[in-house]
Amino acid sequence: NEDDLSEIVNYTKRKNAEPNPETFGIAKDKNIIKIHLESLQSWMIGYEHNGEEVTPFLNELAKGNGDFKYYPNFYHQTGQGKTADAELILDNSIYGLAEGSAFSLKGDNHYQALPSILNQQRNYTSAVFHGDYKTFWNRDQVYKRFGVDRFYDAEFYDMTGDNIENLGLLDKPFFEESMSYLKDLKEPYYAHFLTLTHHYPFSLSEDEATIDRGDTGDNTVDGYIQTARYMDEAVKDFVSDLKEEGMYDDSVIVIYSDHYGISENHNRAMEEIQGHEITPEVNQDNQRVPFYIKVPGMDGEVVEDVAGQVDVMPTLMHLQGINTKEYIMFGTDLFSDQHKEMVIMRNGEVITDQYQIIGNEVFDRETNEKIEETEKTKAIKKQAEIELELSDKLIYGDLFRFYDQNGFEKVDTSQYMYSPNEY
Ligand code: GP9
Ligand code: MN
Repeated sequence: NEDDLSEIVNYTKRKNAEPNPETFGIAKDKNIIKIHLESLQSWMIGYEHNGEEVTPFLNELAKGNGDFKYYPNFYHQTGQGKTADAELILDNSIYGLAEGSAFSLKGDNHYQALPSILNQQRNYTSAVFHGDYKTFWNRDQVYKRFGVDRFYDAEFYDMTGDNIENLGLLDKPFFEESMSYLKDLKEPYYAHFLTLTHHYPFSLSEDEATIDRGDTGDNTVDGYIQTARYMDEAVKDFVSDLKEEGMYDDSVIVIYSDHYGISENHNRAMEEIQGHEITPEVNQDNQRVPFYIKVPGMDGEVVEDVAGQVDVMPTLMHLQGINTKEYIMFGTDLFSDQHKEMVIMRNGEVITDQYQIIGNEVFDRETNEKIEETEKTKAIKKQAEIELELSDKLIYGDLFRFYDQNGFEKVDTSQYMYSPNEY
């Protein structure tokens, strides 16, 4: 087991990307606001339904001419743990499990997660906001392991009457009610907002809908249009509230989505909507999810680099001026010259700037043309297998337990209490 740990540390050290001196530490001690867009796939950005943009706010941000950088070739890397996998990956830069969710199965593990690192290194307060009950995905247990100081779950919100849709609180009242809690947090803070309305089966009442449903006849795909619009409006309102409250300009703001919302079971309707056949390589393209980041002092732009969810944590750490070499992370800083344009999906598929690797087949990423496997593509596939295996060993062996070369202090879970009487 200790051998496994040194193998993992050697691997992640070798992969680590040196910080870019121009961005290293540029956002030290700035508030970080992270917005989780439930189930939004990148093909929706710019998509029009009956000549109308579905997500006009997110489309505008994606142009790169404002404050946000937008990554059109950013992929989710989640597996069966869905939302929980996305949370795990973004805050730990490790992979979820091949089967089941690490949140549910490995909630007792030790982690070296971003909330605790920011607290130890920079004295941040961390908080998660979500309009569902705290036991969902075992969050109340795992967040303690991550060092999340405050968890504003459904108990903190008005969960009555028209406020509820599908799994929980509608996104608009969710963001509105969250604002007073956010203002309460000690600065600098790392605040994470998880939306919920744009979630399978994508139901929405007539009163809340501001665009027509799709007309493919597939309930999931048709509803997806309406709930995506609703979420877009909710995020737009929240961002303007942040501006009004003076909480926007000086904050790092990350907006990302967790995973696909429309599975391969809906390929017929997807073919109708996208106007082409959903082959495996097109399906892989559809695993792109929106990723945006605004950093005070950095300009907006559209960044075409291939990137994935594991890359977010090292990026945020380097923005803080925290060296990452001694941390076990599988991703690389998006702003580093050494950022690795290689995304490993949980099912072993790989995307690089040049290739899409699916099983033993290789495709050109830009054209989706099938190309020959080469020694190079075989080596990429092999590296992906090794990386997933190392991440699995790390989680199954609970190996963070033994790792303190970076000075990380073990999280004392007894310090964290998630209930409205606590704060
Ligand atoms: C539930 C929400 C949905 O709290 O986060 O999770 P998902 O079903 O997408 O994993
Ligand atoms: Mn989700």
